[in-house]
Amino acid sequence: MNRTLVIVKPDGVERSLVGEIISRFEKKGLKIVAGRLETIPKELAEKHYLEHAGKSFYSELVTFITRSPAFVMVLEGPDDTWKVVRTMMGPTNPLDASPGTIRGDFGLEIGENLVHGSDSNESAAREIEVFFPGI
Ligand code: DAT
Ligand code: MG
Repeated sequence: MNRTLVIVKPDGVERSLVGEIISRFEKKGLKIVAGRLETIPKELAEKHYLEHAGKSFYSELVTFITRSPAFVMVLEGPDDTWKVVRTMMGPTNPLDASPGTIRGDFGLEIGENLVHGSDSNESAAREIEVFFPGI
């Protein structure tokens, strides 16, 4: 089986969309193998978003992801589960996301796009180790 990291970001928790979002992944057939509601510590957020360090939106991104609790989870499914999850999320900017995707159905702002999903098997392995070391 193959695993990926998914985060319902603070905006999704604040808007009480955790159940809606998890439900979509469960109905698709993916299994939750780990999950935790937490206000992500700044050090973990910085590790998680290492690839974006130095970009114009980086400090805003870290402030956003740490502002209130997020629901962090590991989902398990077939090969390239990360891809299944990202298709269901829709593109980064919710304004580009089609109805039927999470960002397309619930988002309007790139900085508040509800959900994170790893973008490759390598990212998934790295990000799972950041949040659930040794799992
Ligand atoms: P994704 O979350 O779709 O993998 P990403 O990894 O490129 O997108 O960026 C991480 C997050 O950073 C993204 O979910 C929202 C924010 N972000 C990306 N590009 C941005 C931009 N141009 N302006 C503001 N925020 C941005
Ligand atoms: Mg990304």
